[in-house]
Amino acid sequence: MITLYQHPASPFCIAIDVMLRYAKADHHVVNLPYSDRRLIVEKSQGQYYKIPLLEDGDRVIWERSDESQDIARYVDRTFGLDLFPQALEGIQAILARYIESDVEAVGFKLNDIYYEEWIPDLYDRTMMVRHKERKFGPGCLATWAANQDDLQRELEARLNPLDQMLSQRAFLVDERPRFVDFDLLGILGNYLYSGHYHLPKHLEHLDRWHERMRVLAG
Ligand SMILES: N[C@@H](CCC(=O)N[C@@H](CS)C(=O)NCC(=O)O)C(=O)O
Repeated sequence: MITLYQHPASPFCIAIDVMLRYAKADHHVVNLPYSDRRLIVEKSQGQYYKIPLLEDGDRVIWERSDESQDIARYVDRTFGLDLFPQALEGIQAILARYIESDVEAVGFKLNDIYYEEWIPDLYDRTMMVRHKERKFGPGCLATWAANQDDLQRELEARLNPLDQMLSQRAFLVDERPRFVDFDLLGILGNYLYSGHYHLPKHLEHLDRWHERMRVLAG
């Protein structure tokens, strides 16, 4: 039995959960409080504190570097999903960087604006503010809220090249889903998590791809 330790708002966790559902894996999801990494630290014997972390019997898998995709590759190998074909390694590595840095950097801020709604526990929520302010400075959440319209425009601009790619084929780099499709679905899942947004209608190819991916995820 595979267990995914995660938070449901985390883009990287959403990608792995959807991948497991696409694989029709008999997996179990453990949702952790946003700021409580005790289980991650214990499972990794103090070597990791981020989410997601995957446990498969006595094997525990986590990311060894920022661009490693160790968990996705493990799921891919275990279920024979063919998400990382050799011929697409280069383009997927480049595209994943764009998705996980440029797109994610704006998408998470738009979702974080509504953190009080999606982190109900007072302690957990305040620790989230601490975590964000240590990284982005005091008052960052209020600044993002004040700049919401600009952030939204910026997100759409960064999604535009992906929409253009999707006007040429059913999925980002192929006629079937590959790793980067799950990667992007996770980032968009995080952006949409608060329930306050929907995908811009004018990005129609992205919109149709999103629907296809949701069907595949079951
Ligand atoms: N490259 C890693 C990144 C994982 C990651 O950055 N997770 C975030 C949550 S979305 C995290 O745990 N950050 C550290 C923290 O919250 O303390 C992956 O793909 O899994």
